[in-house]
Amino acid sequence: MGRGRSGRVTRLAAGSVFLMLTLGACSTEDWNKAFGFGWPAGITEQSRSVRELWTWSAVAALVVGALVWALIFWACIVYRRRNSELPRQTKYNLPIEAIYTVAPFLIVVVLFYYTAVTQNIVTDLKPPPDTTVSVTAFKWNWQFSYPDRQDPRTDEAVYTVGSTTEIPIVVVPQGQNVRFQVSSNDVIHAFWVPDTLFKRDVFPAPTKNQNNQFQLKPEVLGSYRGRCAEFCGTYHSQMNFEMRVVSPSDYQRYLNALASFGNEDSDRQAKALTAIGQAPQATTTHPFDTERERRAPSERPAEAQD
Ligand SMILES: [Cu+2]
Repeated sequence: MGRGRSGRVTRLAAGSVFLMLTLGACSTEDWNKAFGFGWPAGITEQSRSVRELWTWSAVAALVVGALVWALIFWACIVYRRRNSELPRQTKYNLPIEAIYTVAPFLIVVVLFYYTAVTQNIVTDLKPPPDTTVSVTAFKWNWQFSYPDRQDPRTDEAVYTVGSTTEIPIVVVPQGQNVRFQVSSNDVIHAFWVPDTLFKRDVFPAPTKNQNNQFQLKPEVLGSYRGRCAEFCGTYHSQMNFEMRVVSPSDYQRYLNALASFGNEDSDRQAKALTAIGQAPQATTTHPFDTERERRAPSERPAEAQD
């Protein structure tokens, strides 16, 4: 009996060492992924708070999980069946019942508190914006207008808008507070760049809606796919756009280029992007090919043709 137990302990120890060695072989990237617990790395200052909330929530869940596993294994081992005698039956243990009622409540309170704190950080409008972008959503397209710069011909703000063959691209400066003002011309849409870990519904009549503004501080240069995240009709799935994070000086050059080409120039988005050394067309998404002119396949089975 004693020898059998020590054999089990030896096997358990050998297994643990094997696990430690295999897990220890993970690269730094794997460790970062493990610490993020599957959460994608965001590209804005605000997204870091969301990631931290997720990481600590996962840590809390793991602590609770470890406690539950330990209790399960403890009960299995200590109270395993030794003979046919029925063990002592206990019920109505008040202290334990009080603990497992109060403890989950406290966990919910703490999670709620940190969720509210994180939400306040993400939706904070207090830092003065360095620039503003006006986003207008409509079926099924986006218009990005930059009130900081006027088209000298018309004195209206420079803007770009997508077309059937061109994805609309919103250009924002890295490391600056960008204030977004969103509004819709028809139904409810939603502005969503997944890499910012942020999504905001876009309503018609934004003056009645206090939440039509938010701020993002992009930190990582690059191109990021944007989507409409509120089902808005037939071509909702094609209502993509792209966000380009460029240096602050390139951002100013982009606005200057837009102003020099003017809002009447239908190629201004591609030409202004080329002027600052950026790819003229979207690189993360493309206009959806509906292939509606294509004929129905003739090789379909006979019964399906009726
Ligand atoms: Cu939409």
